[in-house]
Amino acid sequence: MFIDEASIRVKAGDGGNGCLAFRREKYVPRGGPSGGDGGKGGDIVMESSERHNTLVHFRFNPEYKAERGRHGEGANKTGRDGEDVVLKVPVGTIVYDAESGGKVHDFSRADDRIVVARGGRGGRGNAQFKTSTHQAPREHEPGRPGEERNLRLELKLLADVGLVGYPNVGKSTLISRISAARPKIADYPFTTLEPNLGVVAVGEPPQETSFVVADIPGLIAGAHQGAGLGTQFLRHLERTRLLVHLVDVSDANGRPDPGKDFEVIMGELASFGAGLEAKPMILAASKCDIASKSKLAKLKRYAKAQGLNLLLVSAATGQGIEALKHQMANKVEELRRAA
Ligand SMILES: Nc1nc2c(ncn2[C@@H]2O[C@H](COP(=O)(O)OP(=O)(O)OP(=O)(O)O)[C@@H](O)[C@H]2O)c(=O)[nH]1
Ligand SMILES: [Mg+2]
Repeated sequence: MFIDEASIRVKAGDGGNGCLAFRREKYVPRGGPSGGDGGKGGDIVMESSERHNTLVHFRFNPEYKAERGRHGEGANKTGRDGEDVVLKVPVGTIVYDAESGGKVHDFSRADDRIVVARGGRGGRGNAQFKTSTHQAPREHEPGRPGEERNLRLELKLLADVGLVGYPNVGKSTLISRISAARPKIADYPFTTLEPNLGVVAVGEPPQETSFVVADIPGLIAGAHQGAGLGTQFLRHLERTRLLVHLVDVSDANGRPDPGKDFEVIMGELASFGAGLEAKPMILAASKCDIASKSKLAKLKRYAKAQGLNLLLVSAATGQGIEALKHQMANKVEELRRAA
């Protein structure tokens, strides 16, 4: 199970105090009470959004405070309410109260909105306490404190991007380069036996975006009939928005034609039957630091003929990795917007 977690502390705004005041007007000997009420403190609101897919933004910033209500003023002026703070969470986030452990809310659909900490009510000013027998009240209330809570957020991660390709092409090396995931990497096929997920953050807050990448076992010809590790783990890619297809252009793999490699993998994706072959895809030549010149040239020709854009990367030297990361981020953003 892949779970993303974050602990945050929220504090809603306190209410403003009610005011004690009496009208003072020229030629009116004894004005009545005129203290206005305090404003309400801002709420802390959570809202689910399709545009977020991880909780990393909460790790950068674990404390949230809403604005307090302004105090009431004389001349019956009510204090302004404090502004709410709206925290966006991905669909699928479950919110728990950290102290009691109780579930606060399960965000199962988009644009769901709940108040997780309520702002304090404003205190009443003395004008509110006037009655026929109590003409000059001096009572006025302080604002109520805003709610304060520790919350724990939990999200089952769904991958946005899936890495596909033959075994040993460098999928696990790539995910370890762009995320905190540390899967086993080794120079033999079928090192990865089950999917690894990594969270990739691109850019600086508040402009940063993040997405989840799945590294899965390699595919070989006949995988849909059970060759190698088969294709059952491809179900982890059914809900991804984008695939990154790595084609190894080094000499070491013993396969002479990288265009053929690409087609074999596409054939296996198609045989799986979930429409994976039709997903948006970024094609990358891997191990470019030790590329065979002729294989790289072949793959370039193949990509050109097929109208595919080809990125050249090396997880070993870092060549092309930033560009690949940004292309992934841009494409994921574009697909999220279109969703
Ligand atoms: N020279 C070079 N070697 C690389 C590069 N990327 C990965 N390797 C090596 O290739 C081998 C396989 O890498 P992995 O990342 O385990 O490959 P994989 O695609 O995850 O393989 P499976 O899990 O078996 O499908 C390891 O020995 C890596 O060190 C690269 O960019 N350049
Ligand atoms: Mg691997």
